[in-house]
Amino acid sequence: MKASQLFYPTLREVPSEAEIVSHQLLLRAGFIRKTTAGVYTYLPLAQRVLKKITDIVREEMNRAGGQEIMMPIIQPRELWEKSGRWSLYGEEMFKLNDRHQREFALGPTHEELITTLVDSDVHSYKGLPLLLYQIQNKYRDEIRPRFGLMRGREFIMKDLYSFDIDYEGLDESYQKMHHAYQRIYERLELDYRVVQADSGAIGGNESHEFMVLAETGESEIVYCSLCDYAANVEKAVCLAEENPPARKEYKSLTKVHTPGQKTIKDIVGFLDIPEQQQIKTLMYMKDDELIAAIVRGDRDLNEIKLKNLIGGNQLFMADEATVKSICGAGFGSLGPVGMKVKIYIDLEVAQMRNFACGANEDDYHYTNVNIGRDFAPFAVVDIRNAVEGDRCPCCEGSLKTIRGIEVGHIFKLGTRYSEALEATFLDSHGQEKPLVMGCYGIGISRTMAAAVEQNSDENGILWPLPIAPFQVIIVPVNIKNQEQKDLAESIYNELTAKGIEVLLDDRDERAGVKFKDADLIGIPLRITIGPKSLQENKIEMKKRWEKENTLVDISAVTKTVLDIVLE
Ligand code: 9G3
Repeated sequence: MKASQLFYPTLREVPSEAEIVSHQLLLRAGFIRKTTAGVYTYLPLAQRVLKKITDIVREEMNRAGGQEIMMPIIQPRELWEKSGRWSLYGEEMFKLNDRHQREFALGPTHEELITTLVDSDVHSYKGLPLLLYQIQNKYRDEIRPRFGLMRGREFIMKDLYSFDIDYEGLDESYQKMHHAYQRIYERLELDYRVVQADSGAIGGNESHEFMVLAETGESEIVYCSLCDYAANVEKAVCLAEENPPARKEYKSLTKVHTPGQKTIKDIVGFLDIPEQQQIKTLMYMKDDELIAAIVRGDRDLNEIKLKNLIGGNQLFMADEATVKSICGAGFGSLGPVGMKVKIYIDLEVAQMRNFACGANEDDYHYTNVNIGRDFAPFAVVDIRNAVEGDRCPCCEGSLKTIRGIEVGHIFKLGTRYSEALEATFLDSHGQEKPLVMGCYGIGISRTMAAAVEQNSDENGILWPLPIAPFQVIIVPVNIKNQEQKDLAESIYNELTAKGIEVLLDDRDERAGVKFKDADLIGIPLRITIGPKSLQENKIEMKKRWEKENTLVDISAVTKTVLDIVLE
């Protein structure tokens, strides 16, 4: 391909809205253009990268026994009514009406659609297991689309669905997918971790996320320094202290006037009581019931763990008016003593002694509060976020945290959808059984952005060779010099004939501009043709990830390139 023909509008400056490096560089390097919030056009260079990613994904899905299909993006409301999910996602689901006023969703995912399809055409265990997948746009009306392709409202996903006769079969399909995903991320040359994850509203119980490590990642990962325990912090288990502090004597409960003191920090200053000796009392509505969730003053409540533990459909923070009317005080003066609602306390709080909290009276706090004597929790549960230094739940190691970008998520769904949609098969005894399912997603467009997050420097992108838009860029220093032009074209033709993907920068631009653009768009190998090339029959070769150039005999260029590209 000749650069003079290629549509890649590079930019010197980047819109201020681009906060993370992949968003900045994909815009600057002419890979994407924003149409509207969270909706992008993939320009030719991005298309070339996306095709390489999807080719690798497709190969590994097929190798694992997947069969590719293409499902509709337009999905009838009835499907989602049957599964009970039409209203579950609220505003996040893009909806539209057809000319007859019938309602549809733009597919955010395809469990309902694929389960209905398989139910209608698979009637016997003989047709199972079945692994069907697609690579296609998904639509989710994110409240705050941002970070470019990282959180778009239209994005490319590979979603595979597995159908088995029983849970043993599901385990096998799940393992096959787990291994296929590992091969995919190895082949993409991304530094990733597999972590235990929360299954969320999708249902089912077990799920794993594939995380590309990056400082700008939205996900927080907790992992053990010794064993292979790793979990999304939404899921990470916290242990109670093995040897809890000695049972200090219970000091007498004291009510203290604390005018205007609302936060944990206020009380640290006002009463000289450290955060660790205080508790946080957070009020939630579980459907229409007000409940209290309590963690130690220096901890963060994990709402996902809380919701998974206490159930209910909706769980959201209660508003202050409701809290005032039921507890008698506003935020900042709340505590468990005398509170008339169910109180869920974190494991750690159950071992605290003589701590401070609000007195359920504005401008008053209690000190020397003790469990049992002063209040009875409804349940003692693991509801705090794990933090660096916590004990590993699997071994004697301690936990560390790191940030990651979720690029894949695999789930064991069980019969959640087959029961809701009455999708059954006849087993070998002629018994009607629900299909046992799994679902497996890869964010294709997000993976391209994650690759940039993980592979960039001050000059631009460093594409991993397996997904680079071109493998080699040839830069003649002066395209007006006929000899340089001829040599460039002959090397271009020779490499192309060997199947190497080459971009020849034949633009009439200064060499400096060409070098900057080559670094910006991130082509792994750069061949420079200059006056020296002609005198000494050598070209300069530079790997994008190395600092120095090497001189290569013109006669050895093809072999040298092939060795690098094929290694
Ligand atoms: C919706 C909307 C947003 C959603 C969903 C449904 C996430 C939804 C979970 C999944 C689970 C897996 C198959 C591929 C891999 C992920 N956001 N999820 O179900 F209606 Cl608006 O999509 N699905």
